[in-house]
Amino acid sequence: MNKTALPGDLWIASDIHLGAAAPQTARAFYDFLAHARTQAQALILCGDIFDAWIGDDHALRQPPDWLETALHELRLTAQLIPVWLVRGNRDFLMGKALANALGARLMAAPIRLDTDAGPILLAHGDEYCTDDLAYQRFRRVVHTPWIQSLFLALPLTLRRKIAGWARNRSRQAQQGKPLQIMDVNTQAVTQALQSAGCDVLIHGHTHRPAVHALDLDGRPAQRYVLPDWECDHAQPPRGGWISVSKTDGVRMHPWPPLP
Ligand code: LP5
Ligand code: MN
Repeated sequence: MNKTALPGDLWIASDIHLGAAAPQTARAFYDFLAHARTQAQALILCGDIFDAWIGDDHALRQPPDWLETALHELRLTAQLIPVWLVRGNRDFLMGKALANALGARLMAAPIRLDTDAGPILLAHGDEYCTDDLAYQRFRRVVHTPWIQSLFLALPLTLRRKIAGWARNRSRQAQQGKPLQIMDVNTQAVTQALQSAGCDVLIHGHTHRPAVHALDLDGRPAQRYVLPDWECDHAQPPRGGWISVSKTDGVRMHPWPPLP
């Protein structure tokens, strides 16, 4: 199990899905980053920061306007506080070159964070969706190193097409899946918490923000689920984050903040 000590006030967000088609979501997120820069002591972006990531070279060579803005905002943030990037199921190809260019660091999750609020297991969440067999098959394939190298060697136009196709297939596939299959498996979560020696799990991915009470062989535990960000196609717009601090423990917050 990966682990690291992370003291101080942490802010955690995930599933922002930045992309050309989500300008309002991006604006809300940049507003959040501006607050994080001055109020947090570290920021963890817990996967699916981008709607699809097709290789660091795409960002670093000739980024489209929306991506250039995203990189600029992330860089500004990383100049003031440590920014950690966790790979999600759509941006699992984020690499060291991106992190270096931003002044950020990659975090290999699942990871045990030793925080001021105690030990916390952090993960994107897709790894615990073990009932979604079709997804787990897809995941194994796209996490295979030679397949990733092959994909990254393709011209950008082709990579973009494949990513668009995969996103469409994913949307179609989900229409035929029962909701329960697309949630985390309780046994997978329980085992992960036990092997990490944690009573708290924070994850994203499912877009079902909540705090779930769990029982770890008689010991109470909690599973915090981060919300996704959607301010372009949802009414009311939604987004949110989790803070971890000594004084307040683990807390969920909507974004924009409630008046
Ligand atoms: O992402 P979301 O929330 O819509 O759904 C996820 C699962 N889907 C995915 C697929 C991603 O959305 C696609 C990301 C594209 C990234 C760009 C790189 C592309 C290629 C890289 C090759 C190295 O993660 C979805 C889950 C859902 O969460 C809930 O947990 O159900 O799983 C699926 O939909 C999987 C399908 O059941 C089967 C997969 C169809 C896609 C086939 C494309 C194959 C491309 C392979 C290229 C080598
Ligand atoms: Mn996800």
